[in-house]
Amino acid sequence: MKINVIKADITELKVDAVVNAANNSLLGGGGVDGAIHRKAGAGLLKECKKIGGCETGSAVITKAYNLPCMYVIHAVGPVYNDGLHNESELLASAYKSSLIIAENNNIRSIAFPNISTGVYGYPKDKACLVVKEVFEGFQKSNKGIVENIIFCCFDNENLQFYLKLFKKFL
Ligand code: AR6
Repeated sequence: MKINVIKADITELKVDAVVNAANNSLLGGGGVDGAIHRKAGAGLLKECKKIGGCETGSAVITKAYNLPCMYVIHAVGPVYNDGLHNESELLASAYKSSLIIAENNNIRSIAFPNISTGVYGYPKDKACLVVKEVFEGFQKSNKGIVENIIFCCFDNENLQFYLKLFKKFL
């Protein structure tokens, strides 16, 4: 399994699946969710409406419509409050759920945005530590389906944290 850390717009990546930092309604919003829905087009919103929503810490998969990837995995991270409201467990669960869905759909390359670190206010350094723990665990249990994991950072702060914490994997 290869891990890459890049700075890019996730809507431009030609991977098997991109992960969306969605909300419970799955009906779109700002940030990366807004960018994904804008580029994917009306078909994505229609499919999301049919699904009807997603719990915090879970994820669902849809087609990618006009995006260059094949699938979108919509993961719902937590709103950060004070760190005492299961935020780290819920954030880890959003990433883990996405990985399980990826394995179940034979997805070999997957790009993650920095879930919850925008509108939802999760401190970027703390979120990155949670993500590192999830992927260390995943490496041990990896079934060999997911071959290429891309952490797609959009801002320099996240990029620097990821480059530092994932250094040994790169
Ligand atoms: N490509 C990659 N990363 C991006 C892009 C992009 N095009 N645009 C923003 N980011 P956010 P959240 C980064 O706010 O905190 C929405 O309204 C951004 O720099 O998109 O999980 C949803 O509908 C940040 O590091 O998601 C929800 O209501 C990261 O994506 C809510 O925001 C996540 O920021 C979810 O909040």
